[in-house]
Amino acid sequence: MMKLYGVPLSVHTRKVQLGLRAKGLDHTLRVVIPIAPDTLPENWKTLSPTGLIPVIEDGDLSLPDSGAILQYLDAKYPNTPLTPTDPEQRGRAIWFEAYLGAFFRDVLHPLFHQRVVAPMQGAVADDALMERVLTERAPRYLDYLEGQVDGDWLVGDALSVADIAVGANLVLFSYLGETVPAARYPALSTYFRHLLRLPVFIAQLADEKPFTAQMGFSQESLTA
Ligand SMILES: N[C@@H](CCC(=O)N[C@@H](CS)C(=O)NCC(=O)O)C(=O)O
Repeated sequence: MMKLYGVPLSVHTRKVQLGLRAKGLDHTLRVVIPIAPDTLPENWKTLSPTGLIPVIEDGDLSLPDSGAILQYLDAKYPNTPLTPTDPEQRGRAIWFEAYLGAFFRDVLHPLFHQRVVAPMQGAVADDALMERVLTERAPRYLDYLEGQVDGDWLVGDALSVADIAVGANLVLFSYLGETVPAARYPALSTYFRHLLRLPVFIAQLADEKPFTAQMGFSQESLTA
């Protein structure tokens, strides 16, 4: 069985778990939290040259990076393709996945750091940075997505890596106490709600529950 190193509260681990679920592939989870050294396996530097999660092991292969892993899974297990074959749709799906990577770096990573990591380390949150992230950066990304969403799927007519990337990121956004207000983002909020009703997302959120409970994150607005 495939082995996944990571933790479901991580956006990029969640992306891989959603992809595995969509394809009906079982996996075992080895919890690795990069900022908690006691969770790192002995060979972690070899498994993850960047030190980031996730990493999978499938037979003899060990592979880091959620984007690379999803491409590998699609090639190796082509049932329920997650990357469209149509050239335009394929390009757009990979673009959205990359765009959400930027959203993670510019918005979620600093928010997570200020709201979760800093208090754990007894550090004072940088309010000016949080303000910038929430009033300038986040709306720029959400406005763009609002203009791109047109129905149930971001690209084509089935779940793709683009939807997985958006959904995986917006789940953490919600855990961090932020919403996608329907008044400002009608298309995006309806689309996100549709994703949350998919069996793969329902199963994923159910499996995340012990981890969210431990961190004091609420799933209420996601499962209501
Ligand atoms: N491009 C990578 C990004 C992975 C990434 O940023 N992982 C985060 C968790 S979601 C991480 O390991 N953070 C720990 C750290 O920054 O030290 C991917 O798609 O897998």
